[in-house]
Amino acid sequence: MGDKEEKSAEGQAVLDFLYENDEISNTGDFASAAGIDHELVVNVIKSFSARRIVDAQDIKTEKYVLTDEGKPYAVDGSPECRFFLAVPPEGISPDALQMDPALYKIGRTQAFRNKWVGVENSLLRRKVNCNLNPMVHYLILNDQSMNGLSTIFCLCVLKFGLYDLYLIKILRLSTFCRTWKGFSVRKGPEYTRDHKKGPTDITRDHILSGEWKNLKFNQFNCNAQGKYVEGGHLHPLLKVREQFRKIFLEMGFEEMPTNNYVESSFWNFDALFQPQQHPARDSHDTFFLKVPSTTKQLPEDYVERVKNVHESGGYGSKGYNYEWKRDEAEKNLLRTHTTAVSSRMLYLLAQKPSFPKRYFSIDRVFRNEAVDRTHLAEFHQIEGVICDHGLSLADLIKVLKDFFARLGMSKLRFKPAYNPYTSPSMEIFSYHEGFKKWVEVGNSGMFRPEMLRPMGLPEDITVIAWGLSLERPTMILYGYDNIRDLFGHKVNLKLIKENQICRLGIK
Ligand code: FB9
Repeated sequence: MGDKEEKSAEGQAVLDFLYENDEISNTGDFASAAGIDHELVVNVIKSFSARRIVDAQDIKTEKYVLTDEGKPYAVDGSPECRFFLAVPPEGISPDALQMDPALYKIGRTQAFRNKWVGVENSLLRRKVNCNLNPMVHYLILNDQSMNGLSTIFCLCVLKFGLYDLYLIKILRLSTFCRTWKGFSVRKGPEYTRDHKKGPTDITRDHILSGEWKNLKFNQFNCNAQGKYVEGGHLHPLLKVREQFRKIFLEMGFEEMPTNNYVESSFWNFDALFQPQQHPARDSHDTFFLKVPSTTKQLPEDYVERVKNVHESGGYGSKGYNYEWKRDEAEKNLLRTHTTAVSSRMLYLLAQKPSFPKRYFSIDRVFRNEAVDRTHLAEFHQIEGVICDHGLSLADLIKVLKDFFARLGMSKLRFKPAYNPYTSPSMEIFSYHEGFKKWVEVGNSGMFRPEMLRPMGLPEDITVIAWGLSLERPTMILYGYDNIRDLFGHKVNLKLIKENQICRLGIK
């Protein structure tokens, strides 16, 4: 009695039922009536309809069921309901109130927020006259059909004049919608009462015995889903990164080597004329390395010039007038921006001048920042740098318009901003048709002479640059509203695997 046989048991049950009746109106009821697991019935219906033995129509119903959080609510009411009920009509002093301590805090906060309870001369008093009892709450919560919500809502307003949208929220909190899928089934053109799983392959015996003549072979089910072949999947971030790379390459930029997450404070900060007491340089914002804690090799002559410009200026600048410390500059860190790579490349360019030069970088940067919906301790920075004779702010605005236009962002606004290493600096805003608002899409500026001249770049050489993140555009393109769903250990791999290609710049 192999597996093949068992499977046909539920198959036979379906065929027998259809032999007696026109249709199986709902496979769920059929399965529970026949005492068969609905999953098995669904599988046999799928294979029967593939061989046109039956015609099956999808049935889908949604049912709201209580979440684990909702279950206790349905029994004893929500924390705020219990807090409300624990306050007798004549009022009670807070420390005399009897209530499950685990629910006290949330119950108290919610009941106060709903203005159900208040304090009058240090007594907790009810602020609404209603004799709500758990039963009512139970009734409300047990109205499984969500579409009864509105009536519940009206009911409460009428009956208790209490609830506003709050009720909907609590029901949304404590229930979730379970979707049930089944079929209604009728006989198909190939229906027969005694289904015999036809042989799928012709065998040597069939041919030798001539039996093949009266055998009914199964149709090849050409719509059968092939076996899912697991393959590699590009993470959405990498797909969007490719699109940005393509745009930069089309604009004649060359990619900077960014394969060093560990950088020295010198190239990450000092070379960018960022003073050593700048807040971004303390461990609250920057990940400093324990081992190796300091860098050994720095270009001595250049370091001397950086020291001087920080301490006493030059090149038209009065500097920061503080005592610049070598050991501060030698501290190793996880780079906080790919602008650290730009400083290295511009220094190398100063050693072997050839202009104009257009560089870009797209890689990880690390900032010891509070993690929230749009910020993680690391993100991918995108940076564009153009180094040439006599570039002006107008050139920066022109290239920004060209760059963002290729991203589908044609309406740009610029807001003066401040960066220690650029002056003037501008924040870039783009009008997002979907959000119907101006979105900050990056930052930009002209690298300061205090950064460029000590490198050895001639006076008339100016450098315009801009930066943005890779995560923000990817979140917007793929509709992620929380960066933790896109990047990091909480990522839902299924989403990553099934994500479609989102084209930048496509309206
Ligand atoms: O990416 C950002 N916003 C953005 C970009 C594109 C986008 O596309 C959508 C498809 C339509 C949407 C949004 N921002 C920069 C702006 C904000 O998100 C900002 O709050 C967060 N910023 C990050 C830094 O956060 C601490 C984004 C990141 C950023 C900011 C500045 C730079 C780089 C990355 C820079 C620079 C710079 C300046 C001058 C010279 C050289 C580099």
